Amino acid sequence: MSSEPTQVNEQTHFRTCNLCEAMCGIVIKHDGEKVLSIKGDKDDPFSQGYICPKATALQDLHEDPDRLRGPVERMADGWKAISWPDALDKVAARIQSVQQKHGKNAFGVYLGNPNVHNMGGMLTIKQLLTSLKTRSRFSATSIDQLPHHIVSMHLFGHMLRIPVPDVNRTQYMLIIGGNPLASNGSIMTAPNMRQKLKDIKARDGKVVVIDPRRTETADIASEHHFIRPATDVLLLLAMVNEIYAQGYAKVNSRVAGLTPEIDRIASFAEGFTPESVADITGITAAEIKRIVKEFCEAESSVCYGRMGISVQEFGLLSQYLSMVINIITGRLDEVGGLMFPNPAVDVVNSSGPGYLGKRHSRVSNLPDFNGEYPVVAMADEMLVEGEGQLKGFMSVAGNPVLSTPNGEKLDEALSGLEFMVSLDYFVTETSRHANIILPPVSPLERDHYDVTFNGFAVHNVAKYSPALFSKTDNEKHDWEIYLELADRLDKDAPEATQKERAATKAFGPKFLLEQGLKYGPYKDVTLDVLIDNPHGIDLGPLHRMLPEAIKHADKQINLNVDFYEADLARVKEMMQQYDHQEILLIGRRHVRSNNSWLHNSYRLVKGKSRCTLMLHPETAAQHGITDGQDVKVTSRVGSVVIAAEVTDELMPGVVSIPHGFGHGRKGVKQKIAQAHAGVSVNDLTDDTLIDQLSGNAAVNGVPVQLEAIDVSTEEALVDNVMA
Ligand SMILES: Nc1nc2c(c(=O)[nH]1)N[C@H]1C(S)=C(S)[C@@H](COP(=O)(O)OP(=O)(O)OC[C@H]3O[C@@H](n4cnc5c(=O)[nH]c(N)nc54)[C@H](O)[C@@H]3O)O[C@H]1N2
Ligand SMILES: Nc1nc2c(c(=O)[nH]1)N[C@H]1C(S)=C(S)[C@@H](COP(=O)(O)OP(=O)(O)OC[C@H]3O[C@@H](n4cnc5c(=O)[nH]c(N)nc54)[C@H](O)[C@@H]3O)O[C@H]1N2
Ligand code: SF4
Ligand SMILES: [Mo]
Repeated sequence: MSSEPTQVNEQTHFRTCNLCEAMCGIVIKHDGEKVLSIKGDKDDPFSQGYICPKATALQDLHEDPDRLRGPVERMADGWKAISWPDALDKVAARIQSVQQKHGKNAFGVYLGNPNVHNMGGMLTIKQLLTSLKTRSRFSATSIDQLPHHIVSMHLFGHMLRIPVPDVNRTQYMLIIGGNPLASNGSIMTAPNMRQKLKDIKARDGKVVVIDPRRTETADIASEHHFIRPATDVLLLLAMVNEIYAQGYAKVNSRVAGLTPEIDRIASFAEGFTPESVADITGITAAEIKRIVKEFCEAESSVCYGRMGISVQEFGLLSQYLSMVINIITGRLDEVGGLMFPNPAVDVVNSSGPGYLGKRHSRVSNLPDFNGEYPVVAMADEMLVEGEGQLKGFMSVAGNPVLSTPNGEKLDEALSGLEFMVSLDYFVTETSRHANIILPPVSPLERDHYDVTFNGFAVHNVAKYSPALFSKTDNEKHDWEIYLELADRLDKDAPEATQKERAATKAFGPKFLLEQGLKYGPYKDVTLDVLIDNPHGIDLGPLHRMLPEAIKHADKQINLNVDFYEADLARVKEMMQQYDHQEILLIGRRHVRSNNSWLHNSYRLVKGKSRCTLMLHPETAAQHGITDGQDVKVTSRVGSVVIAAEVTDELMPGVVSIPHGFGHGRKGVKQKIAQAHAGVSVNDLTDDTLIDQLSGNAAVNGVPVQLEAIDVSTEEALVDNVMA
């Protein structure tokens, strides 16, 4: 039987990929509701055609048969579809019932990372949070960028006033614990970092990477130095010490006048000489001195630290010192240094400055930040009985069973709750514990403007993307779910709140975006202008922003020296007790991963397994481990069995496992991810190992033991099972 060739009616849509922080422009060719291709948009002034392999996952996610298209309820015999009105009524009633029985704070909420990449979500989440009336709030922030927020709150008066490296113009970039070639950059929105770093070298500049692993970024850098995990604080202190010792300290005159405590920094790192830290860090005194000299003598330079220095035992002090180094070498607010973005929608003006330690978590007594307790406190709050124990829980765009330390413990804690609801696309390791899952629309069905990441962009731009596909009647946006729950939970809200909710519902979050643009710094950037410029508009390179950028009333940079100096006692204690023999576990990202949630895209997981234990040949030999062999890795909290990948990419004494795997848990419904299950590194990371100053989790530098699994034992085990 012959059939007529079907006519393809190709249409073109431009948008911003919202999967990571890089904000790449993409061109989507489609025929009606069918995606034909996703490519980089050469006319996007910011990304100029660059994309990474994940962009195509937007199609996979949209078409994924495992993605929930409507609410589901967990019954004795499995998940059953339920209508939106029934689901929302039930969720609201069950939340209220938990709160009536056990108190408002007995219901907890966790916000995951994708919420920040979602325009409607970002602009309306406060409505949901207010209506929940609970102080038991948590988010992925405390296993991520929390130190950045605290440093910016202290110094510049607002948690979101975070300066970023001026990568496009710097002559020397020191990258400590960041791997932008895999992550595509973080707290530094900068598409195509490979090109940007190559450009630095091409203009006779230098890129220096400090990392326990010779990463993809280290591979293209001018030089790379291994460092023992979680000892960066010593390197940074020695750098501060050396900057003064070599007479390089020169705060630029504009900034000097704004920093009353600057003179105290001269003695901050007293005693932390390069010689005194060389042994523990693994970087020689001569190398530290040379790095300082070259950093200070470069025409411009910037010190940038990311996950590797944030999510470890000295996260906050390390980020502080990184900032201090930029200040005392005159690199803050200067071209090629650390500069403040000037986004068209400036969330700094519409949100509170943040606060640390107003309250403390009930069980572990850890400080809250901006109304959120650290994620490491979450499981205990559910498991430990007493007044205020969590009995109900909402997870919004998060998968904390795989993404937070001691995931097994949280897994168990979630299974004991009276009621749980998840807002998620999938039945995941976390949402499988929910009684009801409320799934939002796919990214291609929503408008997008990067409310968050324009604030961290290395060049000022603005771009609005309308939805490509319209949602079906049985789908809801995240913001619609938030508002409809808020309506049900908080019927007596003040009139102003009710009005804002009604207006947002009537006009969509686009209306809030329009307001944000109106009060932003560019009077001629309106929503209409953005609609007329589908590739985005260029608002120019970063420019000097001090003193206007400072949000403290006195317009001064508050170095808060006493607060940070007090943490040096902990550093000295670490030095005294340092165990050089300990095997330390660190994390790893791959360009085709996205935390725990893109493993259901076949294009992204195919090929060799990426969930391996990387370790150096010497470390492998010491433990009798050969390449490919299964290894039992054990920490204080648990153990996993994982195949070894022996490579000299890792520093001896350090092992690395990527996070986001562990899809083998019973009840997960993501077929491709399950077939590439891997193990969860967060079954090893420890909820008691934290940065005590900030409450941030410490997933880098976790002590572990290694045990090669004897092939014959393994075969015997298999034989036993088969028999
Ligand atoms: N050991 C270790 N652990 C880590 C890290 C590490 O480096 N090492 N990194 C940490 C970091 S930086 C982060 S940010 C966290 C991430 O931690 P989480 O945010 O808890 O986890 P994700 O894996 O991002 O899971 C996001 C979930 O949201 C769903 N989702 C995606 N988009 C949307 C949406 O638009 N709406 C809704 N409602 N749901 C959506 C996905 O299906 C997925 O289940 O992990 C942290 N955990
Ligand atoms: N492809 C991909 N991209 C992503 C994500 C993803 O999962 N996959 N996640 C996104 C998210 S949520 C975030 S927050 C960003 C994170 O962005 P990055 O911080 O750039 O990402 P990582 O790859 O975690 O880089 C951390 C680096 O620190 C090193 N490291 C570990 N411990 C230490 C230490 O003690 N000292 C030093 N100096 N280095 C150390 C690790 O080896 C690693 O190279 O990436 C985002 N982009
Ligand atoms: S780098 Fe990030 S924003 Fe760019 S295409 Fe990849 S996932 Fe999307
Ligand atoms: Mo993150």
